[in-house]
Formats: sequence, C-alpha cells, structure tokens
Amino acid sequence: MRLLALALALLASAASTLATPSDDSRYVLLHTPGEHLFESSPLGNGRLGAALYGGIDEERIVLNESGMWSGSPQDADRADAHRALPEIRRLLLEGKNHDAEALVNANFTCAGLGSGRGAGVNTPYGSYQILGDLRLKFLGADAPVTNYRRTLDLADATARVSFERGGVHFVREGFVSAPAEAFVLRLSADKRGSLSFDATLARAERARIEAAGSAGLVMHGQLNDGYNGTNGVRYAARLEIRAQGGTIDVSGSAVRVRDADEVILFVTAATDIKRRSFAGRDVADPRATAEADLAAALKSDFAALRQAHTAHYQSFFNRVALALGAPNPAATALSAPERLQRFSAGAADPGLAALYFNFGRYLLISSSRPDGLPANLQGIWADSIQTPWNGDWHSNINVQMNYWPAETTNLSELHAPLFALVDSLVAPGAKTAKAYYGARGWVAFLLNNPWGFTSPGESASWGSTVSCSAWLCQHLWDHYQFTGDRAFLTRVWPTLKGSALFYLDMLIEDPKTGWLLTAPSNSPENAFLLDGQPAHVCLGPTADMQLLRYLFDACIRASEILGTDADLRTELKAKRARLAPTRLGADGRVLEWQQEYPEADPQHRHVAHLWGLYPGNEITPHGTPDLAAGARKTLDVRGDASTGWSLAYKMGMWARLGDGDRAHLLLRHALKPANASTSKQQFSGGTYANLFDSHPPFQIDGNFGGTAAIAEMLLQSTPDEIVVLPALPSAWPDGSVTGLRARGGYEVDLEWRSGKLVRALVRSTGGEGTQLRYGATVVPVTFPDENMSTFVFTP
Ligand code: FUC
Repeated sequence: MRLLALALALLASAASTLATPSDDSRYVLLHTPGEHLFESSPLGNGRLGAALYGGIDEERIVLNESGMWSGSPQDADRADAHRALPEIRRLLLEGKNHDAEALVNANFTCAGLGSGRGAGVNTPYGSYQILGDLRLKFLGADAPVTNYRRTLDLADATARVSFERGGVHFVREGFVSAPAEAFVLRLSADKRGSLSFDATLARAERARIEAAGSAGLVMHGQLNDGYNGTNGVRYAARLEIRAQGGTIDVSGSAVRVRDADEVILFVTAATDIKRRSFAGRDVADPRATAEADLAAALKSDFAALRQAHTAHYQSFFNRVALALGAPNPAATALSAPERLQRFSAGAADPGLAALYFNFGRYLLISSSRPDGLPANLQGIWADSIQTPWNGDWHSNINVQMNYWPAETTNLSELHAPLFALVDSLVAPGAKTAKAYYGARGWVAFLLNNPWGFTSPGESASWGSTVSCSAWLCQHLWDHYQFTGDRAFLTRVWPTLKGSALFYLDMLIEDPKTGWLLTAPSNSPENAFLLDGQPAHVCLGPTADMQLLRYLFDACIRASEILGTDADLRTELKAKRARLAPTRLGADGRVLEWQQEYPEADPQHRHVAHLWGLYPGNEITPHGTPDLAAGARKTLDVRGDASTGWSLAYKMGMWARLGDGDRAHLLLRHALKPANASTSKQQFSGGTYANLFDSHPPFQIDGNFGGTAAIAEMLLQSTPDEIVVLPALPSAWPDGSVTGLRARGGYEVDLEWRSGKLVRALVRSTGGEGTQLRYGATVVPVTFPDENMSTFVFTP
C-alpha cells in the first residue's frame, strides 16, 4: 500500500515536472520598470486584475475588476427599421449600393449614440474601465539601483521584482488569487527596517477614498449609467497592509508604513454587475463583499495563500505542456523585448514561441473564469476610464478570437463566459430581429456590452455585418464537438435554433442565380469600389454565406443528435443547399463579395472571406484544393503586415493550409517589437515588452489568436479526424506537446524529432474512435478494450 502510494506520488511529481515549462518559455523577464500598461506584469484571477509596473521609487499597480462597466440597458433598436428594408433590398438587387448604403445609414443603424464611435464611456453603451491605481511611494533612498529584475512566472502566475539598493536586497512578490479573491503582494528586504512607503488608492473620477481602520483604505463609488442617473455599477476596493517590524498608520488618504522588515498588502474589490447584467459575482453590497473577502484572506498566512493560488492556477495551466527544442539558457537570460528584437530580425528562438503560447494560456486563465464576464478587448487590464473601443466585446472577430485557444489548449470550461454573453443576447436580439427584419429568432451585430446591446452599429460601413451572431454560435457548436457534452447541447439548442430561424427568415433570393443571400450586410469593415467610390453595404458577402453554411450544418446535426425539430431540419437542408457558394474570381482569389468588385483597400486587415478556411472548415487542402489554392493567393495579395489580431488570424490560416514555414513567418511579424512610438503608427501590429499584443493600442485578441494558431500548427481536428503536425515549421525540428484537445473527445500528446513525428498518443475523453492523419498516412484510432482509453501511433 505504501509502495503504491509512493509510486503514485512519483508519477504525479513526474507529471508536474513535465508540465513545468523550461525557463526560456516560463518567464516574461524585464530588466527595467514599466512606464506603460504594456510594460507591466499583468496578474488576474479572471475577475480581479493587478498590473505591476515594478517601479523603484514608486510602485504603480493598475487595479481592475471585470465588472467595472459604465452604461446601462437601453433600447437602441429603431422600431420602424423594417419599413426601410424592402427599398434597401431593391436598391441592392439593382446594383445601387451607394443609394442602399445611404438608406442603411439613415434608417437601419442603431438609434441613439451607439458605441459613441468607440468612445462611449458617458453614453448608455458604456465602457469597461480601470478600477483604480494603487501606488507605493518609497521614502528616502537615493542610492543607485543594481541587479534589477522583474519576472512574470507563467508556471505559478506570480510576478516578482528584485533589486539591490544601498546594500539592501529588495524583493516584491505578488499574485491575484482566485480561491482567496484577493491580490496579495509581499515586500521584503534582507536588512531589517528597510521598508518605508506611503500607499495610496486613486481614481480619475467617481471615487471616494477613506481610511478603513488603522492600516487600510477603502475606495468606492458608482459609475455613470449613461444618463448621469443612479443606475450605474457600484464598486468598492479595499486595501489593507500588514507589517512585521516598524509602524503603520493612516494619514489622510495614505497608509504610511515606516521602517518595516516585511510587508504584506491585500487588495480586494467587488462590483454589483451581476445584479445588473448577465454574469460576474453575485454581490449586493460591494463594500461588504470587499470587506468580507479581506477578512477571509487575512486568516491565512502568505505561504498558505500562495500555495492555494498556485494549486488552483496550475489545475488549468498544467494541462498542456509545450517544449520546442532544448532549453536555451542564453535566451532565458535575455529580457522579453531583447528576445522580440532578435527573433523578429531572424534569430532562432523556439523557446520564445513556446513562451508566447504559454503566455496566451496564462492570459486566458487570468482573464476568464467560468462564472465571470468574458475577456474583453484588453482582457481585464485597462488603465483608463475610456478604454479604446470601450474595451467591449466586438463580435466581428475580436471576442471570438479571445476564445480560439479555449478548446484546443484544454481550457474548455473557461469558454463559459462567452456562452453566457451569447445567452444574454438572445432576448434583446429577438427584438432587434423583429424591428429590423420582421424575422423570427434573434440577431446581434458587432457591438456587444454587458447591457444586451444587439442593434446594428452607428455606421453602415462597419456596423451592418449581419453574421456576427452566427459566428458567436460557432463557439457553442464547437464546444459540443470537443466535449460531446449532450446536456450542454440540449441547453444551447434554443439559442442555435433561434439564430438559424433569424437567417432562414432574412435570406433573399438573387433572381439572377437563384442563390440565397443575406441582405443587407457588409464584409467586415472592408469596402469595394463601385463607380470609383468606396461602398460597404452589399448582398451576401462571402463571410456571411460561409458562416450560415456552418450554422445550418451545426443545427441540422444538433437536431439529429437531440432528435428534435424535424421540420426545421428539412427547411435548413433545403435552404443550406441554395446558399451562395464560396467562389474564385477571375484572378484566382477567393471572392469577398458576390461580384468581383475591386477592393478599396486590397491589404485590409479583415480577411473574413477566408473564414471558411479558419476558423471554419469548408476550405481544406484535401477537400477543396482549388479553393485552398485560391485562399493562398488571397493571403499573398492581402499581404502579411497588419494589426496584431490580423497577423494571428493569418497565422492560423497558413496553419490550416499546411504551410508551417509561412505560419512561422507570420509569428515573426506578430512578435515584432512594439513600443510607445510604434503605438502612434496605425495598424502596425507587433508585441509589447510584456508580450501584450499591439493593434495598436494594446489589444489582447492577438495574444489569444497567436496561441490558438500555434496549437493549430501542431494539431488540427474535425469530429472524424485528428491531423498531427499538419504545419510544423522547420524552425521547430524537435519538440513535444502534451494535453492538446481534439474534436470528437480526445487529448493528444505528440513528440517529434528532426521534423518527423516520433510518437502520437491519443487519450479518449469520451470519443469512441476516429482516424489519425500524419502526412499521407491515415490510421484508424480505436479503443477496443473499454479499460483502454489510450491509443499510440508510432510511424
Ligand atoms: C474591429 C477591427 C479593429 C479593431 C476593433 C476593436 O473594428 O476592425 O481593427 O480591432 O475591432
């Protein structure tokens, strides 16, 4: 018995050593303090965020809480919009897109201010925003600083800052714990009495800051509901400091710590978003909750808090381990910006790719937890009151991209916040469907917030894409494909069905071809030239048609699995067959619109007409070689250079095309150093010093998209097939990965050497058999014995 226990313990420890990344793919290392959010060390538990700047005389910590949203529910539908619909459609069918677009702008956009053109913090739409700044202003040291080092350790989700000053070694160590619902920071020094500082909380508006007891502060307030009324989100943050040695008192709005040996700082915070919106913690009184969280955290010592935090975090992070090449101590010693510089200039650094992959998983674990709000455009890390584009959930690619790695990198339950967002859109989206199209079901356009905004955006040029909700629904079906969770499918069936009903009702027939088309819509944010002038509004952009094929197929299959809605299935099959197909133009590229219009911007960042290649699945090198060749040509003409998310998108597309080296080239572009000066160049992309993705500004979707694309280079799947090493770049000749997930219900471990697969291991997590493809080899994957849930393939 004891031997067995020992063997199990050894096995467990072998597994956890395996899961710990090598140092060159484990630490985001910085040799300087940060000046911007994109140079900070971001921590989070999905809800509470803390970004450490690591300053020497002053430590700035940007605090966030995922419910810090201004705005409130509004009715932004134009009740009479459907009256304009026949005329808009008539004009489109007559090829008068400019006139149709004018009508859309006049009658078919949202009512009111919409998103405030991305600056809606004081409108009903609202903006995600900073909770506040915690600053520690250190006293009385002017000696030079040496050995400065700041790391974000992705293996235990902890930030550490250390340096020497005046012969004293200072260390800060911080994490945001999910079990304790608290940010915890320990400051220590190797000489007694060396820690003296003033700690303050601040916020640019709508905050009261008061003393709380003899060693703490509380900050609280209410955000603008968009009407300067009293319906805004209420919030509170609580700071408490404990010190060994020295003294603490509160003076004005600062906690003063003098001559302490060691200090532990706690921050808790809460909002009442859940009482007003669809997710978050259920909090009636934010101050009371922040106080209760603090009291609970104070009961444990630092080591116990750290242990519980690490164990919880690792229960997600350790599910996947990626090793690219042998550990590289030389790379480990370099800071992240130095590595970015060298890598983008062409140096080999496979460990950086693994680090970037691990960072994306880290960010998802830190910004998205099962009962919370979805990761927004900045995850949960915002440093201002007006976050760019309101820090919202854009659904013409961005929020979906945030969740691309969720299933493939084995973080399936972290996908749940996106599903909750989708649920929240169904009721308001049914109203939008009626008001604009007189249609059944529900629809949501690209602007989504916690307040159920589903109306079109305020400008036709980007706000009239009608397939955003179909794209959101892809995530519901894909979750089922990975997990086989029938209860989930049963629960989301009405949502999938409602989306399909909407499109069934709104499709129109093109009299020239007999095909069914969406109308009106636009191909995400791109324009075409008609009579020499840019136009956006059109009939049946290719992206819409690919998305509807996917949605209809998913609904046909789901209704069969659930044995429900046979009549609907018949209608879906009939109309699915008549959806306008994806076609190539005269020059061999995939057509973005039904007609071969010239693009206004041939290098536009959106490439939505290749949605069917990735993340969709209707264009494949094996199944549709002509379209795949057209997709290659499309990507070549579109060009590589672009914003962060667009680079990640194209990386995934090249992976689907089986071109690992081209995908790796996109990774080099994505990891080009970005900084304060590149932030001034529109659409320049790249990666900041702390590895945050740059649009610019900082936008987290590219991080998640990059992580997903790396997974896609190593493993691809459909419910019927697992493709191993489909796009292995020559830059990663040796490596291994464990724990990636495949559709059909499998986990896959891979090992390769000199660019060749050595071993693939498929573990069933419910799947009953599939086939494995490696290059030209296809083998059946079977689990003949019910006690045997693994299958090993060695070529
Ligand atoms: C879409 C994109 C932009 C940006 C914004 C948040 O509008 O076209 O590039 O990512 O979302």
